[in-house]
Amino acid sequence: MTSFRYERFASDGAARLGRLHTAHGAIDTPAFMPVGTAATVKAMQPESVAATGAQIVLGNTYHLMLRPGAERIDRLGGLHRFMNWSGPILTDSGGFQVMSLAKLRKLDENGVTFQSHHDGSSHHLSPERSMEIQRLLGADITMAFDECTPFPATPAQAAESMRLSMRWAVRSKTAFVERPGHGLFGIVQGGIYPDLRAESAQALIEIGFDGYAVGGLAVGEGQEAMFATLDSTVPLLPEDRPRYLMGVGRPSDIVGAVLRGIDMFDCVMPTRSGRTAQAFTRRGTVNLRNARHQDDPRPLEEGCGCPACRSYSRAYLHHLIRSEEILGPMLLTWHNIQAYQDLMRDLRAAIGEGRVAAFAAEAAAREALGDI
Ligand code: PRF
Ligand code: ZN
Repeated sequence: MTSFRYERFASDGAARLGRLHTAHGAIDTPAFMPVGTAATVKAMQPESVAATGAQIVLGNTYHLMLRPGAERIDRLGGLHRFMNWSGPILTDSGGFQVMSLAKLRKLDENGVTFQSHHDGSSHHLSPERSMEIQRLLGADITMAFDECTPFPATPAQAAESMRLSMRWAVRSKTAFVERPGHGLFGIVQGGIYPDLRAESAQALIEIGFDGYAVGGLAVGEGQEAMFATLDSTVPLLPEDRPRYLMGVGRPSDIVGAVLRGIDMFDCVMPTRSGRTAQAFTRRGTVNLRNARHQDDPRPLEEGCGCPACRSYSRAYLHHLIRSEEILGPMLLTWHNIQAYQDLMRDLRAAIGEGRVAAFAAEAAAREALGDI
């Protein structure tokens, strides 16, 4: 049986090259995890997700508990079998999605009561129930149940919210059932306040987790404040455990966070943008709906190995989007996931060769040039 462990091969400044071993295989880090909220990476078959180089996907407690239900997925053999993804799966714990999606939310010490955004039915999540659902799903990486502190928050509000998350972190750890190859991550909160982030990191380290996530960022504070928070927080986290920045981000956010010692990321950006005609290239974002592409025979991105770029022109992709053909979002999602995985591969190579700062500078300069 594989034990859950993180290996570090190299460091370049604060950036780290490593590998995380789980029950369903290894993840080379820094890693980007495509979001598979409802047991699917939208518009992609799992084989295609794997073909981009992605080694782990993310699932959501909130969505799956409501539909089709965690007990049902368990009876059907777990989430890996249900969605035909044989690699590692990380599941988010639900609180963040409740606060952004559910109706009539009521939060207290025990947890959160809410109404489904589908049919208004009433549900409850607590640290204990979240751990149970993530176990029923079969998550390789389980996230502690937390509250993502809204932005902006006063120091008093951020402190109260963070301390609730720390009490929930204790309960998450107690309720988590240890199994070989399965890990539990704590989530640092504390808003943009360095002293609260330090208190939170210390509390989580005392509880002891298999990995440490930084939550409560990318909620409107801006890149500069996010990087400043990482500058003060990441050095406080144990060097021998993986670090995960939740819900981030654009390519430049990811590069900046890798330079600051983050190992794992997830974001709906590549999949959601793909469905709204926005493509990520090394020259920045491109909107394929724009009429400037209608006669353009060139690929979306020269040198990209994805099917959208290997087999089709910008003119054809533009036509699919304008015609609202399903193949349009499918091809652009594939390209975007490919672009993110290629970025992570290039970052890992640069860290291994001790040139990640130069790589980051080149990537920023290339992106600043813009498309064409
Ligand atoms: N907590 C959890 N999930 C999250 C976040 C968080 O703070 C964020 C913050 N950007 C995204 N997803 N549990
Ligand atoms: Zn491509």
